[in-house]
Amino acid sequence: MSAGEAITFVDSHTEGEPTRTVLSGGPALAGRTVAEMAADLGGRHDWFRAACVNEPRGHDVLVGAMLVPSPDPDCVVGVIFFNNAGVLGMCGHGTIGVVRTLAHLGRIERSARRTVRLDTPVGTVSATLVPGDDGTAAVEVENVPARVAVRDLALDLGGGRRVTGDVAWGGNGFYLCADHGERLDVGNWRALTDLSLRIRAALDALGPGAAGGVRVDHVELVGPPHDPRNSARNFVLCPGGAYDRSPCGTGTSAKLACLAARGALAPGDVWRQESVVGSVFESWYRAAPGGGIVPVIRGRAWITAEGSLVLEASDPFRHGIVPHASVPDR
Ligand code: PYC
Repeated sequence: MSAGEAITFVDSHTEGEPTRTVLSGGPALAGRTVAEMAADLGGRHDWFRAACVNEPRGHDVLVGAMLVPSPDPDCVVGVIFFNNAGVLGMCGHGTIGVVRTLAHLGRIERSARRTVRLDTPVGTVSATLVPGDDGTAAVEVENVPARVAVRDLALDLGGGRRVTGDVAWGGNGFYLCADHGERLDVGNWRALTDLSLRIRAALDALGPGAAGGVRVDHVELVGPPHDPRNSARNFVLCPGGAYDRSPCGTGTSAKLACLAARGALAPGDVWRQESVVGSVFESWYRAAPGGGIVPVIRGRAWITAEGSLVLEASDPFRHGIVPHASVPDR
């Protein structure tokens, strides 16, 4: 795409993790449902995903959120999330960023508590904008149901190193590990990233059967909080090799499912999940009718930029650079 409609966007960050909400200028996607449109974006139009989030117009940490029409009249909009590695099923921090962006654009009333429904490739989520007295706005996202697929899955990482963790699904697939032996400090991100990549490689080697059929593309290292007001801290490695600056909405959903399955957190009790940069999501759950849980994640987002992307026809990098060929594609 070089000429044609401008690719307009609003950037935000949710507790430190950036979201680029793409408002217009995307390709016409085939499909009736948002899941079908997401498959078309990730298939025929993958260049558009890469142009929006990869360098030089984006960066590895950025998550894109393309707004599309929803066939469900109860939903204000459909959303397709994507990152440097491909299309995502759901994204908790991204949903908070999109709702904050819709309020910024006046598409959702900002002054009152207001609940909207969003159509995602993995199902409908509802989100409530909660205006604060100081001008901030929190968003509470009721996610799709989360569940534990495998408990206490041991992995041999080689070199005598073994870890144990649970496989859970919270809109994306996670391996959650507590016995990693690493410091969950942002200054230790290289070691945390290397370990998470080794965990992912070990899971891949076992095959999908070992993970209970869940496609695990996120690794969540968990540990005690640094701030005693919080319940736990995490480091989440995303599919494209970047780590989540927020506590990860789908990762917190997966964590709640694990806690619920072990009887370690009662329905309605608040779990304060701290990220590796110290930001926090509050969360809680209720039992899901079909098994598992319905998680709710609450976090804040701020607008950081508005603009349009330009893809000049002569620019060899108009469809993005993939700088980390060493990180296996997911
Ligand atoms: O908040 O769910 C999330 C998320 C997934 C990947 C990055 N953030």
